[in-house]
Amino acid sequence: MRYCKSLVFATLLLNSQLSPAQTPVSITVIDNHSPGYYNYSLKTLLDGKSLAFPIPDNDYPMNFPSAPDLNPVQTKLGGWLQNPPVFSTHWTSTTIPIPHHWRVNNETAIVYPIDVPSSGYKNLTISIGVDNGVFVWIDGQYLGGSIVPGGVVRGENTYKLQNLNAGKHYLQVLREDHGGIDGYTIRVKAQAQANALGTQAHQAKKVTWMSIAGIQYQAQWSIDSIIWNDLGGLIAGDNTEKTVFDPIYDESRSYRIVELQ
Ligand SMILES: [Ca+2]
Ligand SMILES: [Ca+2]
Repeated sequence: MRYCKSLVFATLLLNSQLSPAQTPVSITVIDNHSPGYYNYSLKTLLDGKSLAFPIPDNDYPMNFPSAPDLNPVQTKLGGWLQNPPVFSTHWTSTTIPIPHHWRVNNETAIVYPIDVPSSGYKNLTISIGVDNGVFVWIDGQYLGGSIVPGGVVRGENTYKLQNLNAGKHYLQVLREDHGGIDGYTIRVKAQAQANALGTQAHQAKKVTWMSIAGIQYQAQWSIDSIIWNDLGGLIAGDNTEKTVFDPIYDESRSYRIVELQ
């Protein structure tokens, strides 16, 4: 057997081919590419109604230990904070890629579904950068909110949760803006048991490719693009699309798929 060709991907790999580890691993639960339900119907209806939603041009740093008053847009939001959420018709009917920018001065709302594997998640860290403000709930429980002047800085708004039990959960995010430009970045990380990731592969790094019958494929990862490490075992091509995942979500990793014959 010899390497005959390699295809380099930005991201990728593995699933059932992974050897289950017995130690917890850090995984990314949500990132900037994670889909969610989206509501952009709030427009500027909240502006000036409370300190949480300043009129344009006021820009002061503020923390909000209590949830903001959303009554002015209740009919727009519906039961988005219920568990499970009950969406009004103003929400997208399915999850979509969440826009990182939206109409200036408007508020927008997001619900990210989270599937937690049987062993649960521990030490959940929700890290959000936003221009201008953000309010965050999980399963309708308010975690906090703040307005930070200036641009988008990853980690400027961080919320922690010790445990998230197995099953379906929902992260609810309300984004606030009051002028200039806006922007958004999110990263939710957690500790998980590696052997629970087999059923949660969509929450790991992922790559797909079309396989060819008669060729075997080996997924590999690297930090320096010099030393390559196997990720899982060989995958036999059969003219169908293949998907592999890497539960060790680390942006410094790059990936490739090597064809073997
Ligand atoms: Ca606003
Ligand atoms: Ca702004």
